[in-house]
Order: sequence, then structure tokens, then C-alpha cells
Amino acid sequence: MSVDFQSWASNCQARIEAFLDSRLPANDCVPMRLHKAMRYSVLGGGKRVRPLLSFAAGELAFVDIERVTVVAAAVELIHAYSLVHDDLPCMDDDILRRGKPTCHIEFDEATALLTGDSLQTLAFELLAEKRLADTPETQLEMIAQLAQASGSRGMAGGQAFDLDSVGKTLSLPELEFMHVHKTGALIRAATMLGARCSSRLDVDQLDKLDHFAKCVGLAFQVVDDLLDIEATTATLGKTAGKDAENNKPTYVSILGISQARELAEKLQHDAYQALDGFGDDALRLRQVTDFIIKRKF
Ligand code: GRG
Repeated sequence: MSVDFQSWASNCQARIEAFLDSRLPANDCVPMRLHKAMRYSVLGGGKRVRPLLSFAAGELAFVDIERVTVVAAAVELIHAYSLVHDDLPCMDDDILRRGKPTCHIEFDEATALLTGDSLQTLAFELLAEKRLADTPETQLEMIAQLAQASGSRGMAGGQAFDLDSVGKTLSLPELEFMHVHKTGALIRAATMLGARCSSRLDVDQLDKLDHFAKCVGLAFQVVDDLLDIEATTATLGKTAGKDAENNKPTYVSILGISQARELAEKLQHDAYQALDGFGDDALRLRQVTDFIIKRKF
């Protein structure tokens, strides 16, 4: 635990990159165009925030690193799929992601659709192929938890709500409802799956961790809304100013910049509070929270 956060995070990022690289089909494996597009969309980019949360929660629960690597990779594959689909013309219609052309621009729309589908199914293949929890029942629950977080009662449902909200005025609770699903559900799953690779935490502790992850998920989105207007396209590696351009309700459009910043800090405080009682074992989770709040891209 003596390693500084930057080194720890770089280590986790390298570990997840190497694992994903080893599990994504090779570029010369048929169908080559699809496999190239999958590798293009997953490897060599992204902050890997969700894997960092899985690894940090894994440290809290003293989880075997091999197990947590698999769940972190599965969550990152779902995230990468969501970005590929989110960038499609029928969704956010964007041309830049992680500093390079989006999947449908580099390849084509049909390939991007299949890329998202294939990344999603690969995620579940990874979760199902070997032992990742202390009991088979827990592992089945973890698979169901990721499915639920990704589907219509989670991320995809939040995206549907988002598409429906364009040009509308949302109340703060409605905006929160949207983001608890669209962004928050996967962040929560990343955290909880990391911890559930061992049976060390009891139900009460898992509830506290879940509350932590809910606060972090919302804080992530508030910061994302701030960066969309405060940062440049070059820094973000994706098109800045998209929310206003698309007439989307955001924390900034509803609260203004300074109140949105205050909300991010309040959520950071709430997240910290949820970790009270875990002591030093939660150090990495606190550090990942700070990274999410202070990030510049
Ligand atoms: C088409 C069935 C179907 C489902 C699609 C597209 C979709 C479901 C959901 C989209 C969810 C989505 C894109 C949420 C945005 C969350 C968000 C703020 C993403 C940016 O995450 P970062 O900053 O990105 O962690 P990096 O590139 O660092 O990984």
C-alpha cells in the first residue's frame, strides 16, 4: 500500500491493457475487419476509471488480483461498447473519441454496431469462463449484476431517457435519475464486482460500498458536464461543447458552473463518508475518487 497513487494507477492500467490485449481476437483472425475494429475501440486509450474502481474495491476486500483483473476487463468492455454505440449517427453522432476517429468513421456503421455487440458478449464470456468468486452462486449474481447494470434498467435505459430528454427542461431529480442509470450503473457495477470477487465484506459493508459508488458515479457525471464546457476538444480527446450544441440538459445547464462544482465536491464528501469505518483499506478508493473529481479530461 506504500506505492503512490500515480504508480498504482499506471500499474492497474497496464495490467488491464495487457489482459484485454490477450483476450481480444487478433487483427488477422477472421472476420478481420470486425476484430480490428474491436481492438481499435478498446486498446490504447481511455482513462480506465472503471477498472481502477474495480481494483481499488478489490484491494478493500483483499481480492485475488487475477480475479479482479477479469471483472475489471469485463466492465471496461461494456464501457467501450457503450462508447462505440453512443458515437453512432443515430445516437450522439460524433467523429472523435479518445483522440482518434470514432469506430464508425474509421470503419463503417455496420462494423461499429457489430463491434459494440461483440464487445458486450465478450464481457459476459470472460465473466462466465472461470471461477471469479468464492461460491458459484455469488459469481452467477455478479454476472446478473453486470447484465442489469448494462441493460434497460441500467445504462441502456439511461441512454433511452437521455435521447428522450433532448431539448427538454429536466428537474434536478430527473437529471439525477438519468445519470444514476446512464453513467452511474456501470460505475457501481465496476466497484461492486471488484469487491465481490472475495466474500470478505459483509452485507452491511457491501451496502456502504454501493452507496460510495453511487456518489462517485454521480460525481463523475457532474465533472463530465463541467469538462464539456470548460475543457478543449484537444484535451478531452472527444468533441467539447457537445451538450450545449445538442441542447441537452446537464448539471451545468441546470445549476450553473459554480453550483455544479459545489455539487461535485459535496458528492466527493458523501463518497468519503460512505467509506468511514473501512480505515486504511479504503485508501485506493479515496484516491480514485479524488482522481475522478480532479481530472482534466
Ligand atoms: C444501443 C442497445 C444500445 C445501447 C447503447 C450507448 C449506450 C447504450 C449507452 C451510452 C452510455 C454512455 C455513453 C454514457 C456516457 C458515460 C460517459 C461520461 C462516458 C465517458 O467515460 P470516460 O470519461 O471515457 O471514462 P474514457 O474514454 O476515459 O474511457
